[in-house]
Amino acid sequence: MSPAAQAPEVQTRREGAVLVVSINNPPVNALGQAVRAGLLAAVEQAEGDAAVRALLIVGEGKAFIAGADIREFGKPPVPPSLPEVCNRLESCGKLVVAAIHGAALGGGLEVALSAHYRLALPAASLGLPEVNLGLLPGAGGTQRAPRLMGVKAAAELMLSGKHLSAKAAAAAGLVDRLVEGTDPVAAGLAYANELLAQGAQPRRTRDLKIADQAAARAELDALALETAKKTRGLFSPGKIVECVRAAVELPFDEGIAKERALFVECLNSPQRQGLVHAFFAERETAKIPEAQAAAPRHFAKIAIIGGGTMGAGITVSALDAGLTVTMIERDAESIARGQKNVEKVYDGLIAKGRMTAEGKAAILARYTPSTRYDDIADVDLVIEAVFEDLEVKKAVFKELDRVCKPGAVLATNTSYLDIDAIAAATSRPQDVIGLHFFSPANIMKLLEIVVPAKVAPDVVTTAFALAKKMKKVPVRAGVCDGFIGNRILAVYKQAADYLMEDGASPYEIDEAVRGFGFAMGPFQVTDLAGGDIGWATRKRRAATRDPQARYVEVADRVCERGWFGQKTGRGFYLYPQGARVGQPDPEVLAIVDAERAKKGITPRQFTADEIMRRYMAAMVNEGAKVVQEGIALRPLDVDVTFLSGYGFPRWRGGPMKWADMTGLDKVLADIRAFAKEDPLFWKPAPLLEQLVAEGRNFDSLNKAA
Ligand code: 3H9
Repeated sequence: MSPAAQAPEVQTRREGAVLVVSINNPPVNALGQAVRAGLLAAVEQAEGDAAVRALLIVGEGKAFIAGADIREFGKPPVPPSLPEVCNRLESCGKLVVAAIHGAALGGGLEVALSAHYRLALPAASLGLPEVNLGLLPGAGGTQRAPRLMGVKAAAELMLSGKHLSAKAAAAAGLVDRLVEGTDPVAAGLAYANELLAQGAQPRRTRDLKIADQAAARAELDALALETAKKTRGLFSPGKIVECVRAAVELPFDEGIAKERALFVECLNSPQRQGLVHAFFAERETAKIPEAQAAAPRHFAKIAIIGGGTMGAGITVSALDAGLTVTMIERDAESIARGQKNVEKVYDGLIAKGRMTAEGKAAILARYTPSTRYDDIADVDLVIEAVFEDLEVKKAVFKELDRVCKPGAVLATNTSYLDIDAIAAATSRPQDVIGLHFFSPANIMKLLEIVVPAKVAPDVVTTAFALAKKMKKVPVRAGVCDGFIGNRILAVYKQAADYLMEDGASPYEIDEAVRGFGFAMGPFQVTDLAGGDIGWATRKRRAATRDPQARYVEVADRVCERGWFGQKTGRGFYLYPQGARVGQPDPEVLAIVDAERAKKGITPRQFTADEIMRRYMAAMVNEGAKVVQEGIALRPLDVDVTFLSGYGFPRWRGGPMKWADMTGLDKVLADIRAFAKEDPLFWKPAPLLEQLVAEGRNFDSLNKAA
């Protein structure tokens, strides 16, 4: 037995004529160097042992193999490479069987595709999700998958990054056999022995031909066009299509060489860096100081206070997570509206054929509408989602304090109010926390978990457990006006307003922001959300605004005309006949001109690049302040907030990652240059100055945390 085959990551043992090769590299059996070397050694061992007639590859734990070790990307490669391992497996003279019982993703599926026979157990999930990391399948997947499942299905698997169930994979031709049960070794041994008994020979995917070349080319042409349109701004999808074209047009080895060259291009792209950062950052945000110290409280029954858009969205999220929900509203009419808001979501799914009437009824069996607080005396957790007003919320919490059982978690969905003050309205501030959902709450992934001063650690961990159950992306935030996201948004929105007053039109700004990769620009967002919402906030804050600070009145002038955006048919844009895409409005431009004239501002030209430098500098500077004040635990928490809640282009990794990739010294130099115009607004964050002085970046703080 070769020593490498005995590395802890890859263990081999002989069961009759079958060499069982089991991969044990927790948590997900990623294909790190030791696993790759171990697999190679296992092939050598099998070939060198006359008693071995077949190899059976299985994964220990929950996963088969979840792919290449993502942590190795960007580091110098250490042989053997995964393509080499896959080719060696495929060319092995003994039968190679893969038994898949869990995730077989990316390189993990590529290992399986290099085996000669594949079986799957019911919990298996198979996919080539490299595109989500800015990559393409780089160990033969782009050449083998089309040979097994056809060009269109293979390309769709790679371009969508979706996972297939065992059944779907078998139907698509990726898997030869489905077996009930949970034991891959038993199932795999039975299958391997059956194949041996039948005299089955190695069957190499590389030898398969793509049958109808003309049809495959036509499918590819259509796919290339569609991909270019659908994945605007993304690098790897176009390369995936090129690889699949190579699978159709070139001999296998040339196709593999092409795949390798394009994989390396993707690997070296900044998009890969951004997307891999996003992958890990989203998993890091759940790592909070309270996690070790306090187990979550039990929760199964919850109450939602308020049946408006937000309350209904949270209710749907909770019902979908399997929780029992009582919704409270103040009177019969409001609770009827609340129920309608909930039902509307499910009716929409029924209309799209994604739910049955019985499915809806089964979910709503866990929903109770009520107008009496006393009905929620026994719930484990409450989420308040009433009107955004401190006094109204305090009154609700007093009521909750009166009726709820001891130990119930009391959460508020406020988006900027002082949660310490809300907690102080109760006799149990240790149970009060912020759960800031984003609208529509049943769709948006972000959940800011806002931690007030007196909250107990197990309430914080309960909130994270709830987020997990609801499949949300949780970010821990401290109490301040706007928490992480809305606080930073307020600042870069201000930068956009200054740009507008100084010479860029709202349409130029929106276009620049879209060009950066956001789906919408800030003025489009205002129109979508409703201009009246921001207007109300501005009026509320008027009394406390720093009189020295620059204030742009354009949005107020727009709102004074009753132009609140899409819902009123005009805002910053015109929406004739209920159009959803706005048209530039010359009257808005006239308002902007008038405001400039009033302040004696001579408009300047801004290029898209200049617009984005200001927009991003404002975002990053405030992000640094938020980190320094401990409102966000780490820069990555700011990144995840923006990726999951504010439409920040995922392939850029988030604002702080963008700043790292741009160079913090450059961002700081911009801020200092802008400060010459407005030192109050463009005050560099001390943390940013410190990092630049020390030659460090934001990521160094992520690692240190
Ligand atoms: C690839 O394969 C390229 C090849 O084509 C070509 C090469 C030449 N590597 O998500 P979870 C960690 S690209 C390293 O919380 P779940 C993860 O960070 C790869 N680490 O669990 C976390 O660590 P921690 C293509 C990985 O049960 C822990 O495992 N493959 C990897 O919710 C648990 O993860 C993919 O893109 C990895 N590949 O979900 C699959 N994967 O505990 C990526 C996970 O320290 N992975 N970790 O926070 C997934 O989609 C999910 O992790 C999976 C499990 C579905 C497997």
